[in-house]
Amino acid sequence: MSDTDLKTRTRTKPKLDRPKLHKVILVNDDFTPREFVVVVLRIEFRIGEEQAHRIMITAHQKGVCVVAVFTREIAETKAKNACDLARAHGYPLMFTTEPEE
Ligand code: TYC
Repeated sequence: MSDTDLKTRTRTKPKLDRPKLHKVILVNDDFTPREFVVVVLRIEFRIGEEQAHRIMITAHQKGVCVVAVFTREIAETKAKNACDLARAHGYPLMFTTEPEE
C-alpha cells in the first residue's frame, strides 16, 4: 500500500469512534463566596489558582463560564462532584454540562 492510500484511509475514517465532548459550565449565584468557588475549581478540576480565579470572575461578571471540556461521562461526574461539594458546605453553587457544537 502506498503513502497516498494510507493518507486517504486516515482522512475518510468515519467519526463514529470519536466521542462528542461536553462542556462543564460554572454558573454564577449571589451567595457562594468567591474564595469557595476558586477552591472547588482547584480541587475538582485541578485548575491552578490564577486560572481558577479568572474563571470565577468571568462567571461572576457574565453569569456563566466554561470550565473545561471532557467526554460526557467525565463532564457529568465532575459537575456533580463539584455541586455535591458545594452543597456539603451549604452553598448553592451550580455546574452544568452541555455538548459542544
Ligand atoms: N457572585 C458570587 C459573589 O459575589 C461569587 C460567585 C462567582 C459565585 C462565580 C458563583 O459561579 C460563581 N459572592
